[in-house]
Amino acid sequence: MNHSILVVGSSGQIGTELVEELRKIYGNSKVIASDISKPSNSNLEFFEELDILNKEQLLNVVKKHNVKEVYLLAALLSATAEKNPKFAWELNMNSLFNVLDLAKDKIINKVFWPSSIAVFGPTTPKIETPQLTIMEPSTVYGISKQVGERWCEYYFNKYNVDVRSLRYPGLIGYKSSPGGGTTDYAVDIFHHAIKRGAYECFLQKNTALPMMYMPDAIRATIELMNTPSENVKIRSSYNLSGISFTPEEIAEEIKKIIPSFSISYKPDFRQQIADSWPQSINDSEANRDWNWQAKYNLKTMTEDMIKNLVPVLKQNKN
Ligand code: NAD
Ligand code: AKB
Repeated sequence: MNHSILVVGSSGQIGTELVEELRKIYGNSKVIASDISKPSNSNLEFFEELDILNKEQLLNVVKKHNVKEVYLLAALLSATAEKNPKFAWELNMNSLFNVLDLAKDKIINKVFWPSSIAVFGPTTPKIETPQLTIMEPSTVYGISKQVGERWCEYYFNKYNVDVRSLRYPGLIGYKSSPGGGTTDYAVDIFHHAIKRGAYECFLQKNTALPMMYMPDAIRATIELMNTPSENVKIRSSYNLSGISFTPEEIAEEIKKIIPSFSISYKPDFRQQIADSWPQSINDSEANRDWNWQAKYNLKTMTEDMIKNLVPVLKQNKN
């Protein structure tokens, strides 16, 4: 490969794991990590400090490394965005325009941009939510993702920009921490179960949400990006489904491994966001177009999370 790949927002929950996986495939020097601030403890080789809102900085990094593919991960997530709606709008939208415009001008030739289940709203059918359905998101984050999807499709249709996107569900992994979403409880619960044996959940016990284990999400991202362009029929964003569960159900699964674990519930403002989202997703278009299939279920994810998180937390303590 002569060119390189740029990951924007590489220090975040997804970026940390995506960079690692892309580097296994393409080599360290071909995958440039970038974030608004330097990561504290990781390797600074092939890292660029970059504010995605600064077009000039972005262009310099792209030229310097002969970047042809960009994975744009910088954003404010649902809970953080509600606290600063105007800034969330600015970051989530302008970052997308800055990257799409590079592709429109043929400086780069491929873009990955993540959407979310947050594009759906209270009027969307909640069970097995289809690809095409009512979308009236009630959060600023959801509105930014829905509009972002429209712009992706527009740039594809008007300017032939090869942009690809997934509507990620809530993501769960042990290698990185989540950055301010409503589904973050499903990561926090593991940390608290292992460290303290107890967790106070900010959602009610029966709140079912679509979730996915990070290895499945990373695989889906790379599989979609490697699919021949003519097979990528959806240029807004693909529904993507992994596992659906409630806080009570995941707590029960954790108890099978840590029997003394206990959970209590103290819903906060994130409950209203969760209540506006689907409970499960139908992703048959992703299966049809690029053979997508998730591998992990609640049991296998919980076992793998605990097996891998225990040594990580032990190491962080020392
Ligand atoms: P995150 O908050 O963990 O990471 C985002 C990263 O972007 C952070 O490291 C942050 O420092 C960086 N960033 C913020 N402003 C920046 C700027 N101006 N310039 C450069 N970098 C900047 O988020 P994540 O969970 O890794 O999510 C990545 C993307 O995936 C987002 O678009 C998010 O909406 C989407 N998504 C995530 C989930 C999930 O569960 N994690 C689910 C659905 C969609
Ligand atoms: C959030 O909760 O904001 C994210 C998402 C589902 O987009 N995890």
